[in-house]
Amino acid sequence: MDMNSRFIYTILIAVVVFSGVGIGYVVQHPNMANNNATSTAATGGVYQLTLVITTNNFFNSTQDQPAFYVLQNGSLTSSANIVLPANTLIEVTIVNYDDGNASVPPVYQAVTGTVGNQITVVNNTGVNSTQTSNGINVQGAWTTNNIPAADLAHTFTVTGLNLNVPVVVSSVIQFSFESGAANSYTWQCYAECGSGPSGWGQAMVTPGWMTGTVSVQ
Ligand SMILES: [Cu+2]
Repeated sequence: MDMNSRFIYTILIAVVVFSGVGIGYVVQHPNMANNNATSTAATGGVYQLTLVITTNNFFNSTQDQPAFYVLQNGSLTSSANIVLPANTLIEVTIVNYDDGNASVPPVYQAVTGTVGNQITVVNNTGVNSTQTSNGINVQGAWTTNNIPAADLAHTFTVTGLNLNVPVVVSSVIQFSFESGAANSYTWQCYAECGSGPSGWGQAMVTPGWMTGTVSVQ
């Protein structure tokens, strides 16, 4: 192989290697975008918000109560003030670890204010090992505009946006809504999941637990 051929082969190898790096980046990039979808991130006119409902949060060290969190950059952060961009389609995922039912006025069983006035229930994740394979209850995804009272654990309700989303026990819920103009709203869970005889104590009236602010800006 003369020097010219060796030079040309070197150039060709360099082109192939760097092309591979480029292809690798392009292939990897959508995965990175998907990872962002599990946190709160803006992606070209669509804003993705992930809320997580956990149980066994100790309220003033006296009693465990359920709480909404905002999943942001892989961490659970307070839902006391949920900040959203104005005039944007908000794609919401609610991951609900709470397997307990809570009673709710019938009006809050209905889905309102979402795109198509519906939600997608991705799965009922309840698994009961004592029932062997019969207890593995994987239902797949379905869309609905109403949740039976017996299946309802919480709601994510923003009255000022006419938004009401009933949250099924042990489930993942997906929906979209338009954030509209800049404004400040109150969000509230209307399922009686707090303490006390009415179920409206502690978590239900404390920002960052079952109520808070939605700041559209
Ligand atoms: Cu609740």
